[in-house]
Amino acid sequence: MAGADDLKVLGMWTSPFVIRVRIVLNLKGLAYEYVEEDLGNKSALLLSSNPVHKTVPVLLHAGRPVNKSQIILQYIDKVWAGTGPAVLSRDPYERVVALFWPAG
Ligand SMILES: N[C@@H](CCC(=O)N[C@@H](CS)C(=O)NCC(=O)O)C(=O)O
Repeated sequence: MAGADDLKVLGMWTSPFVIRVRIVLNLKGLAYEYVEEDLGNKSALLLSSNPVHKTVPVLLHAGRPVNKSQIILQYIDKVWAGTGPAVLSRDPYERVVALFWPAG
């Protein structure tokens, strides 16, 4: 049974999208479980967590999936606003620029 702060990342070690999420979790000092996916043989957890795109990264927060690295970053920034450094600028324009450039 997942606790309120239970965090799990479904990833693949060479993925820049996954690395982006892991850097942010580490910057924030948030503990998480990392689960390496075989993208040639995706796990049932990945397929049920991200049934539309079936991609990594997926962040599971207390068992609830959040998909797509840009959306995950925004989620982490909001939920753990009081923990560690801010990840995204408070300025709306700077935020969209920061989210646009690394988008895939
Ligand atoms: N825009 C997505 C891109 C995610 C993505 O393309 N992930 C790749 C790994 S780098 C993936 O899971 N590929 C598996 C597939 O497309 O089946 C994000 O930012 O999360």
